[in-house]
Amino acid sequence: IEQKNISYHMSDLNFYEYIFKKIYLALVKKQYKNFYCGVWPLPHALTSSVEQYPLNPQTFAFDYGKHSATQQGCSLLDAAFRRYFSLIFPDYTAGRWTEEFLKCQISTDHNDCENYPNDDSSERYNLSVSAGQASLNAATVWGILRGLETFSQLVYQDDLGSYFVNETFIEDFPRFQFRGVLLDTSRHYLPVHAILKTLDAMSYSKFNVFHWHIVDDPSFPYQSRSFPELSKKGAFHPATHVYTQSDVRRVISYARMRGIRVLPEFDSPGHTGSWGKGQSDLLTPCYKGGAPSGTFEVTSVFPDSYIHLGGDEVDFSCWRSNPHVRAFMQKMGFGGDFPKLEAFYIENIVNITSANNKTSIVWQDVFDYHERVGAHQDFTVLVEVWKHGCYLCKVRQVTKAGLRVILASPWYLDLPGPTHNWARYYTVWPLAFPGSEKQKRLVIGGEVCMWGEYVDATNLFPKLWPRASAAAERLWSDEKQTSSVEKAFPRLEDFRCKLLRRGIQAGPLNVGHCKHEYQ
Ligand code: CP6
Repeated sequence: IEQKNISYHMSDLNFYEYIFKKIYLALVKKQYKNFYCGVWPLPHALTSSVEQYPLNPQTFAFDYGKHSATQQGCSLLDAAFRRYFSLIFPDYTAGRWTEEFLKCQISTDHNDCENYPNDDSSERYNLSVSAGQASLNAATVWGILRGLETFSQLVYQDDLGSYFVNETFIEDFPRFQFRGVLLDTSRHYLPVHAILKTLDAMSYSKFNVFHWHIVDDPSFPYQSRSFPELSKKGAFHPATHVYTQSDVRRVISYARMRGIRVLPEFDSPGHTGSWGKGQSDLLTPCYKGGAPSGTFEVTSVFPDSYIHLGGDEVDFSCWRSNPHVRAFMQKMGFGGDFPKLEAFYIENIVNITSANNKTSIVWQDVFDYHERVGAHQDFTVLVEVWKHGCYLCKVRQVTKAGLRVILASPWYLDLPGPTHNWARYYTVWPLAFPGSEKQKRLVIGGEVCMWGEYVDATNLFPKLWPRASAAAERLWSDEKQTSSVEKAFPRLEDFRCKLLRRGIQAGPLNVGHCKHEYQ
């Protein structure tokens, strides 16, 4: 009472009521075996008490605060309220409802309802749940989306099916700005609904970038407006195994509604096998190799300010075998130095990308051969570190050169291994390299990769979840508070059950059961 700065007169009946309620709740708490306020990923500051508030689905509502910059009619939030209502109350019919009820009032500083999330979007939010009222405040709608997810995870049901939420105060924000999931839709085609479901699951773990490795050697499922032949000849099937312009728009819009950016990757000059089928003279005969142009269309179809240009695993033997390529190299003064030729190619497509006001991301190979060539001085790209071995050595090296880094090496979830290896993805320390504060700030985040050689819609979900969630907590939460695998385990188990309840086929972590098994 002192802490809460409430003064009562001894004669005041309310005082006794208040004390009795406190004692009662303290005693009753022990009987609630289901009581659990686990949130995944862990918020930066969370305090909660044993005080429980019942929630009544018949009266529960989200509404906009009087001073909120966004108001009713913000379709992004109105849709989020509908989604989260169903997530919070999965079985509307069960339980007995009390007369007491709680509402959730949200408020934003900006009206950014129509925007796309981007690299400087704030995802910070404050959430307080106290008597009669929950309040969720954020600068942006993106913060509100993260806060709604947290709020939905705070609500639990007792054995009779009634809903409760405990008194809770949360201040939360992401540790890293870039938290991605890569899906590869070239090795196997993934139906649009599998992509959308992945976006749902991503929002449950607060991921904010969908890296769409949309084309590669085996197939070219992207149906291009400018070059329709590419998918007509290059997709596994020209009608059923393609992403039409409307599919792409749907994915981008679905992602936006969940605060997720769509980062397209058109990987070249390696990994372009499928490009040659629909576009003659694009790939050099093998001799073989590549000399394509930047595809301008991509910048208008995908609104994100980043484009992934690939640049990995280029096999020089084809270029070496081709007399025209060698003649070109002589003319350019490259001699027999193939990294110079590749650096030249990448610089060209990076220049085309920046002329379209977009930022290029490349795989670390590009940094490596640029460094060898000594051409990285005024080269502004983001570097994605993916190779195994001492990846933090590479992070150190790239940040030393003043370039921003996305870390993928420790999070290759497609590689075979036992499903309970989530701890391997959890115990990753992205900033544990010797370097300046400035270097550390250049590490903008990380990404889990689900390469598609052995993955399609049949095994995607149990392979991704909840193992990707382990990486998600590493990228969102404070490292000191989340360094223990033992402490994280029961919370991740609980979160995995929440994923099952929400229809995501998340794989089991170990022996055990969920109250609601996958239907
Ligand atoms: N496809 C593309 C791949 C890989 C890369 N690029 C890859 C390489 C090695 C492993 C996993 C994936 N399948 N286009 C490398 C970035 Cl172990």
